Amino acid sequence: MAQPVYDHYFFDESAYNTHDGGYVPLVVAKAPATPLKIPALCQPDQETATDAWYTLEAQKGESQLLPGAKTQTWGYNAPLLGQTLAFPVGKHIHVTLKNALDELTTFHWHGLTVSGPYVDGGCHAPVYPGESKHIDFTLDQPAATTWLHAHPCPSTAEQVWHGLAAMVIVHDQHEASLPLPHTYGVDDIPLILQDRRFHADNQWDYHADYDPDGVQGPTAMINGTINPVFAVTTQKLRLRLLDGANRREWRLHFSDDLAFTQIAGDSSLLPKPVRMTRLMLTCAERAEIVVDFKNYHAGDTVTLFSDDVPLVQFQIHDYTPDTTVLPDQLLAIQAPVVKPDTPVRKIVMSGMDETVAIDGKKFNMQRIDATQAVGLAQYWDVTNTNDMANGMVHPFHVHGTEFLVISRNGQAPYPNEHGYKDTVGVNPGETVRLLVRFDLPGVYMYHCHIIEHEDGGMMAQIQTYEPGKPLPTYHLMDMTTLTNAFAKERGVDPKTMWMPGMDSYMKMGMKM
Ligand SMILES: [Cu+2]
Repeated sequence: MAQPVYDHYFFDESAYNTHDGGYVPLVVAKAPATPLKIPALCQPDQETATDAWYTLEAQKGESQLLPGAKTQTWGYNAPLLGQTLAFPVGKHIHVTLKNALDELTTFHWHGLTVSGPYVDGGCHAPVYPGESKHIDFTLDQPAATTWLHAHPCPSTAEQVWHGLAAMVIVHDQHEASLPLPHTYGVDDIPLILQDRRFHADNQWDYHADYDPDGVQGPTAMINGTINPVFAVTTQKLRLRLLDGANRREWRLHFSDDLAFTQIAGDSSLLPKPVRMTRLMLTCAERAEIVVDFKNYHAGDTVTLFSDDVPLVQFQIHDYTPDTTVLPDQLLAIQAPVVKPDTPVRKIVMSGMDETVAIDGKKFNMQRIDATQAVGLAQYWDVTNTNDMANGMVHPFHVHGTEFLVISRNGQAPYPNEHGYKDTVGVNPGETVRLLVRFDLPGVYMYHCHIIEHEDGGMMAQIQTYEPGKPLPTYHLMDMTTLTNAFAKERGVDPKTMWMPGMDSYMKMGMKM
């Protein structure tokens, strides 16, 4: 039977961020076409058959993004964004985390199943300026496109805006055995989708652009490139798409309505490839797609758009014909069994602007909001109480696990969300049922991934535990310690320091 080709975005159109008064439409930047930057692969300092050692430095730099002045930017082992990390499952990974910034940061592995709260790198794992920390982990999860970003509450959004985000590719033998494009930088290409506003002298100004519903800019920036062009030298390209924007959703499609095939979501391959001409990503979501240029010839150009704004131009060069066929089955998924007496966890995301909350509360670093036994499969019903007439898609993210999407308002999930995920867009008025299981004990955050909502308190945390074993105690950070550290590093009085996430609490008369 011929595969259907889906030609719509699946999401409720009324919930697109274009609906909100603060929406900033994309416009094409006045800048020349520039070769797409491909982040270098981060090389291990040392490697054996069983272990690999890496050093990651959060650093300041400057980047030529537009003609004229360079832009002050931040990155990991790079002036902007970061080198791409590639970790094989089963290998013991050691990472030295160095902070060469002027302020504290954390290194969060978004999509990796690593122990929380320290290795995971949320707010409880600060690395202070000039200091280093060592972490190590061994991955046991499917091949996936994941990422690394800063997560120091409540300044995650500003640090990601400065550029602290990098792609992390997880490899396994199954994925390597499939007839997919596998050559990084040639036919296996990262595409980190972000948006920025350039102010005087080509600088970014997070404070000036601040919007508690998420900061946006009118200029699309792909892998830290404005108006990128990519030279296609193979018939097929695998694009690893990451919505690395603070708030923007991307509604992706190609010129000529070129159909493409989604092969993977956030945290794994899809069980089966899905053919489509339209793909929407919400914040922090990933998708891997395979694009086949067989109907194009050297000299042709194929353009990737979001809405009607071009993002990347693919310039077709001569290529060797590729007759490989994608398998009908990509990944066998065995959903864990939920015992009938396991209660359903209910989670409510509410509000917009400063009123955002989870279960009616704003995040408190010292409060454990929920517990779940390691290995227990549990349904989580995640509701977005924004109304259809005036609301937003809230992308719901859980640290330290890969979940399955079971249903949306009792109906089947979208065709392209049958793989493992860690972030799911929840439409206004919708309840999305997830199947969540943790494999490691620890403390893990769950939150909206519109990063300003997260900083504004739309976040909570769960402690996972091994039944029958004594509960470990974790040193949890607190807002006073972090705020005082930021104030000292910035040389300002903590009482007058501008920290927008905290504004959200104060306007609501709440404390962090
Ligand atoms: Cu949100």
